[in-house]
Amino acid sequence: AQTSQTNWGELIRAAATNASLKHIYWPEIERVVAEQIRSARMGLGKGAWQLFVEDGEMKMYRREVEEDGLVVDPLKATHQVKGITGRELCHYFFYPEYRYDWEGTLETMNVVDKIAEDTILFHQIHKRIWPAAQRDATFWSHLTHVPDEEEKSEDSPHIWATVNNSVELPSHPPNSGKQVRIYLTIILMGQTIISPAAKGRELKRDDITCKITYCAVVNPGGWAPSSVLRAVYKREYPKFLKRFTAYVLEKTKNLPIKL
Ligand code: 6CM
Repeated sequence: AQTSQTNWGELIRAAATNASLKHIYWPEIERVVAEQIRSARMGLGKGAWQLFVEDGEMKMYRREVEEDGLVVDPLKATHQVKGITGRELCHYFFYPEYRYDWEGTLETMNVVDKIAEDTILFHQIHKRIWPAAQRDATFWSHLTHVPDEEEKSEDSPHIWATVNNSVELPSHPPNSGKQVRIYLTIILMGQTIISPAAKGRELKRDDITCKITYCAVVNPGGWAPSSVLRAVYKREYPKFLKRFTAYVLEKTKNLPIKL
């Protein structure tokens, strides 16, 4: 079974493209992705997580944390969606061509550099939320998969994850225009569960369930009233996870299952 001893770095390296492995960002990508997978898999543990949204299978928890007077509440959400795989989930989250379809907070998205098929650098401008200044973000995004050792059989599907993490890009210095730079670390992870009833016959979408974990820490980077920010998160995170998973269901419903 996977334990805290699991060498996530090794598993992430094994899945990465050569172009990603050769990039100067790789050591940081490997470290952050490993850390994010480890903590996403840990469950809620003993931390002071408070449930703030429950809607069917979707549960969202937050810890109230402030740094220098700014709300940076870590968010942890779990969800279960029948009919999609972890790989499909992370595919639509990672690739830029779909982003405007599901990302409701977005004003503009630019691909600054496609480092590799599995690593992309983004600059995004988000919609302004009154009364605060508009925000932007620069981050790398990495798509990976690791074996699911909880599942016994060798050919059980991998766990897929996309991790987004802020990075300074000389081409886009922070706080130089009208936007305030936000700093984010986000993981979306999907584990595919196959119903035992499907054994020995062709797999149908009814036979698969995706167990989703989404964790986010966003530092607003500058003045934003705490109560407004918490109210925005309470509205926007559930809206995002519902809308995004409905989108993946719709996009994949007539496609062959990608495990
Ligand atoms: O993870 C999500 N989206 C990814 C792709 O776009 C990416 C983006 C993260 C940025 C999320 C922060 C947007 C909120 C900006 C508001 C800042 C505060 C303004 C002050 C208000 C008083 O990882 C889905 C993100 C879902 C967002 C809730």
